[in-house]
Amino acid sequence: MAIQDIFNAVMAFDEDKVKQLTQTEVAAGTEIGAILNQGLIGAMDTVGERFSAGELFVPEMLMAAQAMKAGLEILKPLLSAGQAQSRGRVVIGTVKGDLHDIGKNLVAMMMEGAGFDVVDLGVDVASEKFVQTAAEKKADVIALSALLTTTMPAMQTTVTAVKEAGLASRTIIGGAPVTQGFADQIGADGYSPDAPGAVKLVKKLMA
Ligand code: B12
Repeated sequence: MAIQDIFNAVMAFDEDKVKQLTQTEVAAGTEIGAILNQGLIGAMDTVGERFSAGELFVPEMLMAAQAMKAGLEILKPLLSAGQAQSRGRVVIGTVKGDLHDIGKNLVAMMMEGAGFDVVDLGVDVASEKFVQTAAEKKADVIALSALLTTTMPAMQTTVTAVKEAGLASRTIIGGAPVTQGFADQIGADGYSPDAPGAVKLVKKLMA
């Protein structure tokens, strides 16, 4: 079964094969939503579960996410043409003063893989930029990443700015030094220690 082959190729971290199989499926007229949900997202769900169970680690998760992205690039123009519905819009970035982006990229990729429309603002993002973009894009969730203890206060500034702007967007935070306690302290709507958890968290917040 061809969609199962796409699933298997993501699990095998085979970027070229995912690309080629996705192209073949699209050309054959297979429903885009099925390729996305059963092939690409299905595989990333399994990767996320195996990561949580300690059976896969960050490098494997990155390779799977990269392979998934190769398929997603082919589906993206078709998805925006309205053939499959986005689960919601997420604006993500690493906060001001912080240049670490590996974890943030992983979270963004997993969210895309889970069917969310992701706007990635990159690194060193000022609170004003988060607020402005979230307002423009009518973001459901604003996701903030920080890897430095010295940039964690920028999360507080951003969460406060989002509230003061009166946006409906929920804020979630993460990154190695960040904790649930810190999220509670600054009034963020959620925290997750890893990328699969971030996807679950956003799904929960939007349910
Ligand atoms: C790679 C790295 C770098 C690279 C970054 C490259 C890049 N493109 O990202 C470079 C070399 C540029 C770098 C620079 C610096 N670094 Co550095 N870096 C690291 C290192 C080794 C790995 C970070 C990483 O990518 N981890 C892998 C990813 C996958 O994990 P993660 O980011 O934690 O993400 C996961 C979760 O946290 C979560 N997550 C992440 N973001 C989000 C967001 C949301 C919303 C959610 C829900 C979840 C979530 O999901 C991810 C996946 O599961 C860490 C050490 C470490 N082991 O953490 C130090 C580390 C973070 N760096 C450190 C420091 C000090 C620096 C520098 C100041 C060094 C210097 N003197 O110049 C500069 C700072 C530059 C700056 N202004 O940002 C310190 C921070 C200390 C502290 N407590 O503040 C660390 C901890 C190293 C150490 N032990 O001292 N660094």
